[in-house]
Amino acid sequence: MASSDLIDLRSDTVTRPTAAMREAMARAEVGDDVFGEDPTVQRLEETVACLLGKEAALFVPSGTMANQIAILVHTRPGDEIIVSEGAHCAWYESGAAAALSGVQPVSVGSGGLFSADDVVRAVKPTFDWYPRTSMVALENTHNRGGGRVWPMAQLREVAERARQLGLRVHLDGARMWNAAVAAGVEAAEIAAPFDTVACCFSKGLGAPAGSAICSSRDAIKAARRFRKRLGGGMRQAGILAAGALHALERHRARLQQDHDNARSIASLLATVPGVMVDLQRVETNMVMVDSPGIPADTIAARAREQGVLVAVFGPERIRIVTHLDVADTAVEGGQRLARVLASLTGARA
Ligand code: TLP
Repeated sequence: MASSDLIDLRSDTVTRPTAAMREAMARAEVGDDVFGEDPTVQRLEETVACLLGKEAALFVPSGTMANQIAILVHTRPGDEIIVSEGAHCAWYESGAAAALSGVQPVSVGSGGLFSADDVVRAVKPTFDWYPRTSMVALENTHNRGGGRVWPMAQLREVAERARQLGLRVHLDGARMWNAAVAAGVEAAEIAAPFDTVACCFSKGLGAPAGSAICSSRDAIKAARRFRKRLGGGMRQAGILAAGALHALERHRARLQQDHDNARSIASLLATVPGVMVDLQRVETNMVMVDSPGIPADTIAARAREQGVLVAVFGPERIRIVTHLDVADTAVEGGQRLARVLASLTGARA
């Protein structure tokens, strides 16, 4: 099967820039951003800082770098950071928190969310034999939680309690645009309780690369230095920033369509006997599918034969993500997957 015929539901990171986005990128005015001379990067940083209600923003190559810069800014080696169960910054960033910042993550809660009391219980007393607990990181939407959205009241309560305890609060908002659409709030409302916010342009928004870290002017000054140290200082990055600006302006409102597609697929898969989909957890553009007794690798391989790509997220769990490039084909992908699952569960019975 030609790769262009595949319905790729592995991640919303696989999107390719649209013709209009490529045009905006080709037209971008650029300069050397390490000298602070790229006008398009500056425009993007001002735009995203304003959208999130923060003083300043820094354009970085990836969500991983945005998270890790936040950890570098808020911690000292030997510290402990409180994260959610399955947090991206602890699971999928190659051990960077330990390797680069020298901190140890401790996870609390379940399914990606946690409570203010969980934070209180996890903070270590200030005796010299304990690590110093210095920050809390929330993830909204939560990836391993299946694209779950933090209820606003809970998010505010956790951030407020953490702050009272003297901790810094970071949001991994790689998909906060999805969270805002799902919760029916402005992105700035989600960002408000946090010291630093990481957001991505390269997920559901469909830009080819790039993320931002948003915070106070002082924190962004420190972040800029860490970006350079990590090798993330880019030169004529305005080409990428133009794609991100285009995505912010044109692709935010359409995220609802991805959420609707995910819900349709989830409802369909939930009807396949022997397969488990928690419909209440399908809040944005992801669907987690559990298949007791059937290896996820087998499902992924069979689905590929039928022209559908899915991600393996556990021994018996696959993840499906809807996005811009499958806006019209995602549900067809879900139907093919339902047939694959039905044949595998049937074969087992
Ligand atoms: N997530 C990727 C994989 O790394 C798992 C995906 O396909 O979902 N925070 C969150 C919540 C993320 O989901 C991701 C990417 C990142 C940060 C990192 O972003 P990048 O890939 O730009 O470093």
